[in-house]
Amino acid sequence: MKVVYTPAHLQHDPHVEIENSSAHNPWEHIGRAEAIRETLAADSRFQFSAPTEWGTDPIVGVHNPGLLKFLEEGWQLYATKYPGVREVTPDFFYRPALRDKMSEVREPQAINGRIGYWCFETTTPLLEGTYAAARGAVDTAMTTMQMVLDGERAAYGLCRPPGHHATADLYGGYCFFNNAAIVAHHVARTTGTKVTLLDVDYHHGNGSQQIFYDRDDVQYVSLHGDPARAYPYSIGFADETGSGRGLGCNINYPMPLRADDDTYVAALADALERISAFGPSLLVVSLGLDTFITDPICDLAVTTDGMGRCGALVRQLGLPTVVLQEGGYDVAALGANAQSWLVGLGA
Ligand code: OKP
Ligand code: ZN
Repeated sequence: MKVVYTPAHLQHDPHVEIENSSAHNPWEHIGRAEAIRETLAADSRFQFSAPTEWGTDPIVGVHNPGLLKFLEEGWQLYATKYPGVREVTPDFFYRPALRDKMSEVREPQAINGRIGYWCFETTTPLLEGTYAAARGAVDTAMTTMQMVLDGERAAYGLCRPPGHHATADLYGGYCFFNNAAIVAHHVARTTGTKVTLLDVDYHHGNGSQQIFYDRDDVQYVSLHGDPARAYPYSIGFADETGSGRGLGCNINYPMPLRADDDTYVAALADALERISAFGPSLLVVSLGLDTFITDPICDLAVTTDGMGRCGALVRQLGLPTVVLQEGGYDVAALGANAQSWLVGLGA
């Protein structure tokens, strides 16, 4: 199987994550992608290549150009105002209710206001190299997509930073640009065919759901920790089924605490039936490996063997498949879990 990887991700090297009211070592760090790279590079079933450059057009296909502009210039503006800063996190969040009963919300001018306008939470620091890394992840996703459009049955993009929490207008949840949504949108728009985005990360892909919620050309299907207990808390419930033309094209499977291989595979089998019924020409997979039994920040109980069963089930769909890396935080197990899932898919 072809694998797309770029060292550009090394430029996004956070040292601090502000989570659960504590500042600690980040869960999302460069070692994650490096662990996966090392395992796959040692396995002759995988062939690596570097991404080509796609520019910003695919990004503004799904994202507000203002978000792109902010991510490009925000760190530098902040560092000019606060010299010596390494990692930038909002101290103010622009919530629309602040201007309830008043005129429409507009982007603030001051840098502290701007960052709180484009970012929705505190665990996603913006560094000097973040923009270059996030652009590299988009290029990785688009290059993986092109391999599949050119005839590969499946290909894997080792994207970092991940993408599925980024909405059209907002970054957060370790995500800056929504790599998978950018690919799904690009394929749907340029081929005029239907696309499914299957999200198996532990966390609900609130950004992907938001981007496609009112559309009938991209189906979004997600299995994730029940938002009643799991991040992002406010979205990902089973009764969120889409709006307007998109009604019925958004399908959520909130999973119970400690769901094991059999429970998970049964839900995935149900999801795959819904995908077949939709009739997409291509599948994009948001591959999170944080459903793993010993993931340090999640609470499902899928094993390495279960990951392989999931890949094998997805293979049975018989669709051209673009697999893009999202989360996964048990670094010692990431390589084996990615390998198991991708070998199941038919590496
Ligand atoms: C990104 B991906 C819990 C805070 C959660 C952010 C998690 C982002 C996960 N107290 N922190 O979907 O793996
Ligand atoms: Zn996740």
